[in-house]
Amino acid sequence: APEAVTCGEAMLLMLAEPGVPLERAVAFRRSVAGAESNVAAGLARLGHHARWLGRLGADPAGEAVLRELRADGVDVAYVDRDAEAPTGLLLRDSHPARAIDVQYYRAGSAASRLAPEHIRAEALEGARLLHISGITPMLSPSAAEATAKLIELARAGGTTVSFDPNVRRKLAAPAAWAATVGPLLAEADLILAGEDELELLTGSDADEAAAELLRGRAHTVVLKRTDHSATALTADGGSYQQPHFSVPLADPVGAGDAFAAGYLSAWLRGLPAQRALAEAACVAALVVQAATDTDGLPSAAARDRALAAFTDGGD
Ligand code: KDG
Repeated sequence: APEAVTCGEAMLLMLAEPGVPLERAVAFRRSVAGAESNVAAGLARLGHHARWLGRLGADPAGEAVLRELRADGVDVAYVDRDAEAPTGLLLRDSHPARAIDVQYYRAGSAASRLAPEHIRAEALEGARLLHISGITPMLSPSAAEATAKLIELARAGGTTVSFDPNVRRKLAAPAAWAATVGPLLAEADLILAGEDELELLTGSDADEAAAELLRGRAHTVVLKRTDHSATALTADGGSYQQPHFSVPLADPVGAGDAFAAGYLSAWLRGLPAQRALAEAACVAALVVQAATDTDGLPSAAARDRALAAFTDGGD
């Protein structure tokens, strides 16, 4: 059985040559984008059995996405193919010092047609962790129903639910995010969220929102601060801080997914929150030094070496 299951939209990524604005870029590198498949790839590279669920078109782009996820060691046994709708596409550029231009071609994609009937109970059987994000319920009403079904199945199977809101303003206006994704916070056991995201979704100060969630179902809320440090707050009153490791930035996209994979790997291994935060920051620092969402994802050995170097050598 998989240790962790994620579900969401994976897209073919066409990444412009480093530093060149999207409108001027001529050479593009093909890779895979998708917050939840990125987390699955991160966990798989760290040595975990990670399964990604989702729908791809029955097209060459879908084939390319599958090949890449497989190459990363992601379990794609339950991926669904849609013969009538295409795999989503994401065009973007990357630059360490200015905003990244992103263009989505995902309206009407195979993933947006995800529905509860595509979620099979056996895909979650035996999993310790279900990781979901706010992007999936924002794709369509049927994808939101599929997300609700996943949460129900996780509950029934005793699977911990981790949740990253992943607010993407290109997908919908803030009010729509608050209405659709806000209520999901209360369904999660472990939340990894930007403080700005938590504020947008709840309308309260992030620390207050976290305290409220910890009075409910959540046992841990990890707040990613706007200064790139992180705080883990736990239901037993714990509060742990982690600064970010400063590294030369190549492509910041994927940092949040890498952080989640790093944190969740430590959680799966039974490590305490302070150590999980350090591993999360370390995996994120490795990913932002390389192109694409996933190139910099480390093996467990590479993470341990990097973490030792970050903590011995000072920051
Ligand atoms: O987390 C990185 C993602 O933003 C990227 O891979 C694409 O999933 C994606 C999205 O919806 O923006």
